[in-house]
Amino acid sequence: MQTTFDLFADTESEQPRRADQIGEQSWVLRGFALPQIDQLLPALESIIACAPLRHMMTPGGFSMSVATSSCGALGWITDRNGYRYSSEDPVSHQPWPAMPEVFRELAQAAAKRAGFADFVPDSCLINRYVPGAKMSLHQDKDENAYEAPIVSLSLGLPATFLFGGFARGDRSQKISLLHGDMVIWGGVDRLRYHGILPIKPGRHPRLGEQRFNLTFRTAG
Ligand code: MD3
Ligand code: FE
Repeated sequence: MQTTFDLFADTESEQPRRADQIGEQSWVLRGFALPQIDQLLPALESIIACAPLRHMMTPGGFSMSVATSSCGALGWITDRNGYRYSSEDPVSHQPWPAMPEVFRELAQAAAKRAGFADFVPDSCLINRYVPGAKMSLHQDKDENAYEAPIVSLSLGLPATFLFGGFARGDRSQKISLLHGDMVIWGGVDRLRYHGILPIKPGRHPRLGEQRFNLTFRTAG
């Protein structure tokens, strides 16, 4: 794993932002979202007030341990008919809440830092994990454009994510993700297997006993 340091400390946080390269075109930006956190958390709250978190059903008939919602033009859904993107919330039959400006700008800034200058997300999937919740190893293949990267933001309790290879059985690296960290992966790394180990019990000072992960995608 290669580590680089920004020469220019962020004016708001004083801290140099650390960027860890985890793949040829994949990066973890430690604490990248912290300067915007006071705008991000209320925006997240108002989205889940409009489109409440729910445990969706996998095509195989299992309820996901992660609760999900979305904002933006398209939201990722799953039910007995499969995984796909939909322009409406299947619970309310309303369009998903709009993607807040602060979300889009943060995702674009992170993408740019990782070498994806013209990322335009049309979907933000919100995953909420409570202790014990996990996401098994999978690939993200439901988007129309694999040219676009995916950008993720972690909030709340820490998680261990598995960054795998191109076949399910390939070895994976374990990477810890903390509140405010962002991960960007695209290009040759876009179809890597990845997952989240069961969240350990704990309490985050800002978010309590939960972890949120937001993934920004070009889905349509
Ligand atoms: C992709 N979410 O919603 S995002 C998902 O933390 C999803 O909720 C996870 O996977 C979560 O589809 C992980 C961060 C991530 C990290 C490494 C990856 C995604 C990755 C490596 C390759 C591909
Ligand atoms: Fe995924």
